[in-house]
Amino acid sequence: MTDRRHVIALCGGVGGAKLAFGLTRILSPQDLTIVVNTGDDFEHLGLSISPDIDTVTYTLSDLADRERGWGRKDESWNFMAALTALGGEDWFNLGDRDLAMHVERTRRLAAGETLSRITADLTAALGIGHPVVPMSDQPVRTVLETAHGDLAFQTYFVRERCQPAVSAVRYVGADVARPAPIFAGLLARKDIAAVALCPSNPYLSIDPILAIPGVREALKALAAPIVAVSPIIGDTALKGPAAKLMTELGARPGVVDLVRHYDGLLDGLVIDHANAEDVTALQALGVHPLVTDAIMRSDDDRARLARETLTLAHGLSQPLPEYN
Ligand code: FO1
Repeated sequence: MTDRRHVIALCGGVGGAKLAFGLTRILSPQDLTIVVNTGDDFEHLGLSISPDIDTVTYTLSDLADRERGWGRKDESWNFMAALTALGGEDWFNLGDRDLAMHVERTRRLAAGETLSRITADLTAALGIGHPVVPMSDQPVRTVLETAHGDLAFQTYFVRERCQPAVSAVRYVGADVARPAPIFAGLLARKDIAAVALCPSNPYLSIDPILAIPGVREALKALAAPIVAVSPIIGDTALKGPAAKLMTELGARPGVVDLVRHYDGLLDGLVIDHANAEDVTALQALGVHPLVTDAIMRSDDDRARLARETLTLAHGLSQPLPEYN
């Protein structure tokens, strides 16, 4: 039998990056690939900005601002202050150090390099050993249909502070996008031990990845368990609009409708003690729950939750790579 070793983590920004960090603490770079949502990417002030890739990059390199969740620690904001003084477009905050990332990515994309190549080099430059892979090298842009019209993701998220009610979410470009080469290679491998959906927003972080043609089917065909860590604690999201979006899109905020949303994709779900009463309902939906403290306050919590996620997967398929 093939030795199943490799774990694929599908990841969005802040919450997802924390679990990705935990996974890097317990799995070697050979045994883990982190595939990151690029539906949040946009072009702003002439720069190509990939917020989720950068959040994962800064989190894994311990450069992230832990309070904000996004951007770099020890940041300064001279560029933004100067931009504001000029009457420039200043609703999206780019720190002075963070700016280097966007300038370098923009230069290399304009020179014809792929986002995969650039991400591999920039993460390596910051000392990250684990592969961080964009979901696709083709542009996919999340668009929210709202009472105020269609809003590009960052306009909705940052400028409008997620206030407009959302009636639908679209992933523009997904229909003609392909999984990035390393991601496509993983989907064809025989040694995938588990797929982990990090605690990221289902509509805004995980669905854009699943919207790439063939990805969902290929994940299901891997014969590896697909386990998610719930971004919903009780009936609220720790951060971001996941619970609000569930309500607006006709679901009941909580872990049961989270599983229903994924529509047969999940084999296991890590949930918080606050959702313990939903265990039976989850089992009835064919999903194996693991109840734990699903809030990551410290690095130890991140590693513990990563270990528990793999333990859940372990019970659903064997063997997994060794982890400590
Ligand atoms: N989020 C905000 O709420 N306000 C900002 O001004 C902001 C700037 C920003 C700059 C670079 C970056 O990588 C992320 C940034 N974010 C900001 C976070 C980003 O909008 C979200 O974290 C994600 O796109 C959702 O996962």
